[in-house]
Amino acid sequence: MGRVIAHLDMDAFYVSVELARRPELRGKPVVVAGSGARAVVTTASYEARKFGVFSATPAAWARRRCPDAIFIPPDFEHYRARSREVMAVLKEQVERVEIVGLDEAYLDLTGIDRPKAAARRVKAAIQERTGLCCSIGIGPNKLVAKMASDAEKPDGFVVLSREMAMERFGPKPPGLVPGIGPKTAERLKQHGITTLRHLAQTPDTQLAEMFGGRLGPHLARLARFEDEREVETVRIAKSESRETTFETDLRGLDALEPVLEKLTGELCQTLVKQEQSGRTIGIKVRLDDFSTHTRAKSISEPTNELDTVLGVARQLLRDFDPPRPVRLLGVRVAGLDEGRSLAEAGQLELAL
Ligand code: TTP
Ligand code: MG
Repeated sequence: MGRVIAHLDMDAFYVSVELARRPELRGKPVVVAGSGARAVVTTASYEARKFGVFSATPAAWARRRCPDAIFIPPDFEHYRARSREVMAVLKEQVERVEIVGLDEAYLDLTGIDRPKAAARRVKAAIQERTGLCCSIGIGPNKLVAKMASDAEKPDGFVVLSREMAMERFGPKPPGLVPGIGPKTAERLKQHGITTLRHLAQTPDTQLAEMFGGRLGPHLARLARFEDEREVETVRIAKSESRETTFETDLRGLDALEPVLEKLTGELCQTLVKQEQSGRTIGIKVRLDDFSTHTRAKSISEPTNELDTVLGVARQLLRDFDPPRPVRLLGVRVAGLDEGRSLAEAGQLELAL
């Protein structure tokens, strides 16, 4: 019969890990953030979130906004080690696990006797063995499970059918659904579609006219909480890239470098969010004669830092110095699995 999928997400993960070794800070607003001029908050405790401080909030602003908060510099090594512990407990308890980040995983509970009870046991085991709290959502697919895990954080345990998810999230804006980004949400708004319910009720033909034959119907499926994706116990992701094709060909480094900067910024943002870093940085250049050229360089340590990635990418571009007008420019960070012994321990990652 139907599938039973659970999504597990640790509560305020970095902060909770810090509190576990500094229990005297419990109940206080605590923020894990770097200290550089452009540093952003990685995690804020739920007490700090009341002040409007969240992940990605600029750290300097957070300090002004919440002067009583305790600021802790990130210790990624330690978070990775704790993540490994969490994931080890998960794998002990459940056979089919897909780790999707340091602090989240999907569990395929299909065919398991009393799946809800099994999920509760997982939650309790993580608490007992690691002292860390998580939220779990259960549904017929990944999308419902993911939305359910987020619905009653922290310490949530929410079980929803597809119909219940449509009912519960129907009045919410489309952007709440992972997969509907800010740009798409804005375009939906311009068409007067401001809720998931409205989106779900909009005929495919109309959405296809607005967003094209692929994206349009896909959006409606998301709004109806239809999702066929499998829980992938073997993860496939070894590199991440961004590229763009120009409307009119660009000529010269002065024109290309700002584009490279923008693409690299987007790429690094994604890598940081996914807790991924890689050692190999590459560029791709397609010239107006449709010849495609790639250049890559490996550095000693995995990185997802903008300055580092951009530094290498820019040098590669300068060294290549495109001899003809450029149609397409791309940037890539590869070798993403190499630095991640952590959560994926035992999970094979293959090239995309
Ligand atoms: P999340 O699961 O998104 O957030 P969280 O665990 O801090 O809080 P909650 O799930 O209870 O809402 O992210 C997991 C960790 O990833 C988080 O602790 C810190 C890191 N992270 C960043 O470094 N930058 C970010 O922008 C986000 C969203 C997360
Ligand atoms: Mg989390």
